[in-house]
Amino acid sequence: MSLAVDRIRSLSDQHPKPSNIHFQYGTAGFRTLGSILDSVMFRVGILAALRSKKLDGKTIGVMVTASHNPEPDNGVKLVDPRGEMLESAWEVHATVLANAPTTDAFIEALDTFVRTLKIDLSKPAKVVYARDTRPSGPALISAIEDGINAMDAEGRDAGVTSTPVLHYLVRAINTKGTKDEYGEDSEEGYLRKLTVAFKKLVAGKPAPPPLLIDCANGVGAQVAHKLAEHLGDAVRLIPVNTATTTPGALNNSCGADFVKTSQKLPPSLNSQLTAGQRGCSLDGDADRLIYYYMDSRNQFHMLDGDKIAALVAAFIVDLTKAAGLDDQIKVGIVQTAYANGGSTKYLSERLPVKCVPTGVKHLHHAAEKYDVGVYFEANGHGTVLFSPESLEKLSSYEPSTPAQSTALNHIINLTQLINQTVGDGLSDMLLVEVVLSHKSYSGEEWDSSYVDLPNRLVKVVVADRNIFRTEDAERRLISPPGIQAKIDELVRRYEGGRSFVRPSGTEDVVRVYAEAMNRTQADELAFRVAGLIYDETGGDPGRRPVEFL
Ligand code: G16
Repeated sequence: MSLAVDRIRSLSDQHPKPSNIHFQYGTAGFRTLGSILDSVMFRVGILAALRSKKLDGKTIGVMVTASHNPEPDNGVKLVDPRGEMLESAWEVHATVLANAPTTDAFIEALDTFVRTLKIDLSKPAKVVYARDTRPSGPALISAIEDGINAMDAEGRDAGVTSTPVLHYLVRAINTKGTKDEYGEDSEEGYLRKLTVAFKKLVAGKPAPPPLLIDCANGVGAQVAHKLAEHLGDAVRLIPVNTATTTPGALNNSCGADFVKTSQKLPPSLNSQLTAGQRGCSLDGDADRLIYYYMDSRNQFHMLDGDKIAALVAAFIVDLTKAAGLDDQIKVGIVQTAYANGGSTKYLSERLPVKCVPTGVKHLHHAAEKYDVGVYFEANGHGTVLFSPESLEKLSSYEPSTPAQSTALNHIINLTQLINQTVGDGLSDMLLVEVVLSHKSYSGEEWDSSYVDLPNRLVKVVVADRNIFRTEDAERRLISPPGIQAKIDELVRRYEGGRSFVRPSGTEDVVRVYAEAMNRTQADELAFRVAGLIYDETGGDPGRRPVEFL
């Protein structure tokens, strides 16, 4: 069987690639202005169908979102059958196919691709796709549908939903009717699975105080509202920043990325969060979570991905001990270079900690190597993975005391509550609430585990971010040559100083992170390193050079 070249050609002609634009499958798929992504979407539809054929007809996911990016941006990423990110080797194929300049070149590239990878075109192909609330979404989805139709594949439209729900759906569809069945393959099934587990975990505990959720004016608002209905009195959720149809509102001065990078409460929550109360922020597609609270003096305190990892890992360690399983099930942590030095010190004194490059796919793979892998990026993107062997042990283990039995049941319920396919803001939020409820912790008590070192994140606009290459899990620059030595020289001047530079995979900028013993010094170090990068690489004269967030 060969490619239906005529059908592909006529549909491809309706989705021409814009000239002079190079697309790249980056940290989280293709991501750029929504207005130039039409051809990419069509080709991704085809690629998803081919990936499905290659994997013997397993369902592949396609999510249209630009997550934390501004509203005019959009993006697309592919989801592999177990709900995880696309296999890295295919990222390269995706980039090649997206950049074929004409329909003829695209068909030729497709043909080569199918032959090189020995894809059996007679196999069935199934694709499930969804989008967030961005205005450019519907047109981009229709381009994906053209790609799916060009391959005569079976498409399932999951509508407007969050990224974690789409990842959940992919795994649920592919495990349906097997012994590893992940859950009912619908958004309702997802909500039910999470809330049933949550209610079991907090049974008999006093209801936590109402929780404000900043939904970034994105798709999380819709899912959070439904989740609130399912939860009822178990915990009262108060979704705010839910204006999903107000132009320009998405991620604007709200959401997890705003809170993390500006280290401030979204202004819209100023009068809503009262002393002692805690709240949290999702990002535009609800796969990140940042917590915070106001102390008794009305001071804002942020509890980011590092703090979530510390809280959750300690809880799981305690439960494995209480269940008598601590010698059989070991917990490990995965972080990136953005993890606060305070957190890395605190965690590595207690548990194995691994540092990997930015991007969920890197963290996910590293976490799979532990019995229980807790991975979180400081930006609030993360989850907990239980290895198949650990799940097996949990189901066959026979506790010898009632206390062990209770702890075992808690761990089993956690495996249901946690979305193990990808970081999930809402599932993580319920997880945090479970731990706080079991420990009777306030935000302040949670925060007291370790002190964050003052830090600053800066974006630098450069002429070409692709000249930046890193090593040592992005902690050192190897290109352009000579710059790392100058960064080292600057860092040496600051007590407790640390700084690194890496190109973003989701925005056309280079990111600079710095930390030091006090706020002024962290700001100064970040600014100096950013200035160095701008000066040494020529910057981009047409644009604002350095953006302090
Ligand atoms: C994506 C990735 C994250 C990454 C973030 C920023 O998040 O999934 O792993 O930390 O981009 O990446 P970069 O610094 O390369 O721009 P999201 O929430 O935008 O999908």
